[in-house]
Amino acid sequence: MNGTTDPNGPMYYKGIYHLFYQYNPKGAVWGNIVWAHSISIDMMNWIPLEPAIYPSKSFDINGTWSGSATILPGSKPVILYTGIDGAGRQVQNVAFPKDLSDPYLREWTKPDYNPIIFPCGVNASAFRDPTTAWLGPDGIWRVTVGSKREKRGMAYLFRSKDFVRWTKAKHPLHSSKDTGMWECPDFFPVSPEGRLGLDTSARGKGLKHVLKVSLDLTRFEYYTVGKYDYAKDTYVPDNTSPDNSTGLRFDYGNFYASKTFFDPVKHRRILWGWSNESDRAQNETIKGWAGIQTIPRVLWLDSNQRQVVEWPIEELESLRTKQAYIHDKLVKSANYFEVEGIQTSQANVEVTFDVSSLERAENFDPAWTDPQKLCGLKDAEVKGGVGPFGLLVLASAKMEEKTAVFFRVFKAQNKHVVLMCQDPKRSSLVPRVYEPTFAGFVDVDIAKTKRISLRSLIDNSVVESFGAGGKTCITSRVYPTLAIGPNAHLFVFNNGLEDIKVSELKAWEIRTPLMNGD
Ligand code: DQQ
Repeated sequence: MNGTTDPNGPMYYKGIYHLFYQYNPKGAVWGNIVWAHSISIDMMNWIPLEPAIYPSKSFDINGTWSGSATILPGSKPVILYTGIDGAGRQVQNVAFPKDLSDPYLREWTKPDYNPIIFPCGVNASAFRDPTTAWLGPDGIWRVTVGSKREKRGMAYLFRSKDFVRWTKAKHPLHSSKDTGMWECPDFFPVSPEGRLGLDTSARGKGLKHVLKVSLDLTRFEYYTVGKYDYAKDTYVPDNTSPDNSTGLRFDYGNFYASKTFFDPVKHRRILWGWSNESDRAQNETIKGWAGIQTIPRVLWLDSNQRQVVEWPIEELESLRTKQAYIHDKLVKSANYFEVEGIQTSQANVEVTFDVSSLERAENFDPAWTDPQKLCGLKDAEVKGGVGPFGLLVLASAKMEEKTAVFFRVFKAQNKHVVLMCQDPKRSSLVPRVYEPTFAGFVDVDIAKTKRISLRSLIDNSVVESFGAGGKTCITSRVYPTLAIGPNAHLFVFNNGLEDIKVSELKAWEIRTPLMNGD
């Protein structure tokens, strides 16, 4: 029985990808937190090792909480993490591999000079989750730690020459009013064009930065794209999206405490996120586990430079088996069809919808600023003009159970607004505690493209969807009772007045990778 939450310290070392994660070895609820450790050569098949970091010293005796890895010059990994000390204070500690010649990095040493950062003048119960550190042009390391000052979310900045002695900078890297505690901040550079990722310490003209925070208040994350001033050590968002809980999200669904790392092998920045259960806690105890890590995603800056784009890492393709293929199929108004020939309880579906006319798009009310509320109002069963169209995944044969993933196009003044929703309201015959419809707007010019793509990764109790090539991503947890194993069906539907064409649909069965010491 066990429970996992935040991904911690992802990194690549000597041919191996490492993922650590907050983990309760004694139960499927949060508690007794250690840094569990798994290794992989492809980030799909995983081998669990012994926990790497666990409470043992005065500076972490009450908990080993989240943190990040940094690769020091000479390819030496180091971990910064939050310890809960004997007095219950949140302090920042450092840990080093015991044996650098072991590519598995099985054992970690916590020097006695810890803690290296103490909550001086900072709320000691709101001071945690150090980021990956980065090196400034002056040869000095920087790291940020999440915090709050009253209701203001804070990313405190610390500097060090040797990674051992750290001093608090006069000004935080960034802060934002009324956002509450900033958990698990993540701060990294992105290239202004192309998909290649950058090392966290990369510098250069024209680079942008991304600052992501996880909000304890809402249990959602948001990020901004902005400019990092290396000389002043401040981050200023570009102001192209709100710098608060209404801002952009890596994922508009059940996705929290996320963290990226730079993969030096394929030169990509990879995003990990934790997806919590939405089930009743007693069911977690029965099934013996709770919480999952989502499929790793490559993340880059969109060519519009206003948002990031995410796409499942290509290694996922190695798990594809049997394929179904459909092309140029019309889905008439108020119609649907089934995708047959493969099992879809574990599947990867990629579909492109052609939208030939936007004439009948519903009018957009400018008061609809909250996509989630709008999807609650206009779910998949509410007929529209252009859309709702999309997929019904993990559906039972007679559709008593189904999770709808869909788009709806609206006509606003001088533009069209595209809404993407993932609606689990009818996902299970057994009512759940928490079944929110998740949604995000999709920043595309559909009048120009006349088409939109959708990719969904379906895995028994998880649906991860990527709209418009990964511009809007939504993860949900669902618990069907009929639509399981070979009884899970996949449909394409159109509940709008306008006909839609599936120009291409590819769907693959996905085989189960190695996990949990299989
Ligand atoms: N989980 C960790 C904290 C972090 C929170 C504790 C976020 O370090 O702030 O398990 O989910």
